[in-house]
Amino acid sequence: MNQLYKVITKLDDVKKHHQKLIGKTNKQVSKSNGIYHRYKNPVVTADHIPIHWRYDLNPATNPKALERIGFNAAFNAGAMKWNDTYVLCVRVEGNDRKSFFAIAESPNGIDNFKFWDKPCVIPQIENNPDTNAYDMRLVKHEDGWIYGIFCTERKDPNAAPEDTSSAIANAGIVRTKDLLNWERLPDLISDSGQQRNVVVHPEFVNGKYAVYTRPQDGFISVGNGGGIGLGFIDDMTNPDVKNEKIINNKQYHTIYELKNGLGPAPIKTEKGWLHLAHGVRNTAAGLRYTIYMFMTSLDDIAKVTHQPAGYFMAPINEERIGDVSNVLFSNGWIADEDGKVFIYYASSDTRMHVATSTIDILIDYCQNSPKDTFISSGSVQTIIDLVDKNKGLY
Ligand code: M1P
Repeated sequence: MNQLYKVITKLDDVKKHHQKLIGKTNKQVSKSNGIYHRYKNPVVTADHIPIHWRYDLNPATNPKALERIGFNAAFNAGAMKWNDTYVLCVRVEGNDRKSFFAIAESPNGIDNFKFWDKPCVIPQIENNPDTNAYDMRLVKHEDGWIYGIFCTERKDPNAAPEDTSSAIANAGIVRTKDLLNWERLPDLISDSGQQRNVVVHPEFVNGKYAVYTRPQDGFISVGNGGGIGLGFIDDMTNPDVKNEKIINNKQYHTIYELKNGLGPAPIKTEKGWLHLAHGVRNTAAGLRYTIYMFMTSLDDIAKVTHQPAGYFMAPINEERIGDVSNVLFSNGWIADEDGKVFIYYASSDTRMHVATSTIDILIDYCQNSPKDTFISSGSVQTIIDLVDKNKGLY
């Protein structure tokens, strides 16, 4: 076999494997708690990254058919419905540790996710580029723009010379009308030292933009900050957050003891706004991230009306393992007009999955699951109350 033929065959094999992966159908797993259904396969992984981002496909310049650019992970994706398809704005992380955004699109929301031709080009702030950018929340706002709010990370300018890891996190803001051309707005202006998990509410509130925040005075630890905050902005071209107050606090001995943060923008329902968030607790094995739900009032988005005890979803089986193990994180979900909800979640900072539910079921879950009593004897009483209610039925 001549060399050129070998290279072409090898690249063809790579393409075939890739196409097989993209075309794989996904199936609901049979085990379910009735609240949501998981699916067998992850929906997007590093292996879904297009071949033409990884290989120089010209045998003359890549005579050994080697991968030229490697990718480490594809996770923490924003999500929205776009021209009747389901799109994820995926956090893609290269072997060089840099994250960036890329759109992957599926006809049905559960499989066949395919990346668009090129990654998103996010304009930079003059003389202050993002060292790293991640976890975009995509929100179609009633002002007509699609906003992408993401975490921008830069080296801490006050770090000692030997400290090469301290960083400052803030919310970077872009907006678009077509998911192709992005306009960069100034970074969020807030009173807290750092911000992550910032999300814009999809509707105006008293004529202002409402933003969910997560003030923190450290990069990993939230320090004296923390909790899911809510503040208001007059004009997104000068995103100065005013009247920020915490609406969902971290709390001792809960799944959000150490920190929490809003996931995607809330979904509006007749019974209130449905929220998905992540909570972090500490364990002897390190931080454990799970996702939980709560609802806020239609009349006052600062008022939490319902919040079931504990987590909604936690990592299971292979979801537990990855670059940052024991993490479930979600910053994207899509509600279809028929009430079906696609919950996109990442496991262990490595890959993307989907779970499906419905608006009715999620409301039922939030409104009728027991609340946290914050003490063990309270949990026991909650169980006994259910046992008593079930008397004669078991
Ligand atoms: O590694 C887990 C997550 O850690 C951060 O989230 P938070 O600021 O809430 O702790 C983010 O880096 C997130 O991307 C990551 O998944």
